[in-house]
Amino acid sequence: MTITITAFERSPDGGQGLARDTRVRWALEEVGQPYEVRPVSFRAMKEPAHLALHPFGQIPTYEEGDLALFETGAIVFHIAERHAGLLPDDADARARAITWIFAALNTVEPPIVELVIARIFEGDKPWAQDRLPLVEGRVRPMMDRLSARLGDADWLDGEFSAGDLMMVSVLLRLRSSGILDEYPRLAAYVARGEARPAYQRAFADQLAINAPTPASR
Ligand code: GTB
Repeated sequence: MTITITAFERSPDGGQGLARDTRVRWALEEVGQPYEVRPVSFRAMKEPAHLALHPFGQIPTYEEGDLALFETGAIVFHIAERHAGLLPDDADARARAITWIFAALNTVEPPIVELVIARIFEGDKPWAQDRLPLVEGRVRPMMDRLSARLGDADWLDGEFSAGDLMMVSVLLRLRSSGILDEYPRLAAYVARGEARPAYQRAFADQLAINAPTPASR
């Protein structure tokens, strides 16, 4: 059955791979599932056809036959459940890998998104300089603890899993702030994720539709 995902028609990041379709592409590449991409404009995202797939009018979505999903956590989990390669066979190890998916999305990503908003979308507001240290002060303790937990291991719990895929995807959003580089173990962890052939293919495919063309530069 053909898998179709949606992505920005033109991502505001110009192809840095930060939009959330990249993590879905990466998961599909890890498990060797071909997929098609339907680009959607910001306007189309809020129209009934897309809202029927995604109640909040966002990307990415995932369609496979009669199944339509939204939320990257649910999509990556679904891919990992259906195909070998992203979750361990051992039941306890599997539960721990799933825990890391939730930790990435529920605990680590929210303060990082707050930081992105404070730096990029609200950086010109009069209160931005007061707010930024507060937001950074919520991110750094999280990074301290994550770095301590990772230690010198390659991945968070044994072999690479969907939990690492999600955590690396989330940490990538921190890079432009410079904070990721303050944590050499986490920076190396992210680099290991990015070096995976499946990530490279996912990144290249999203870049192909998002890279600025000479006319748009
Ligand atoms: N919780 C949902 C999930 O995990 O699937 C969140 C989905 C979401 O935030 N989608 C964003 C979206 O559709 C795109 S990924 N936004 C349009 C809208 O809400 O109208 C977030 C994102 C956007 C842009 C960049 N960037 O340019 O760097 C990075 C990440």
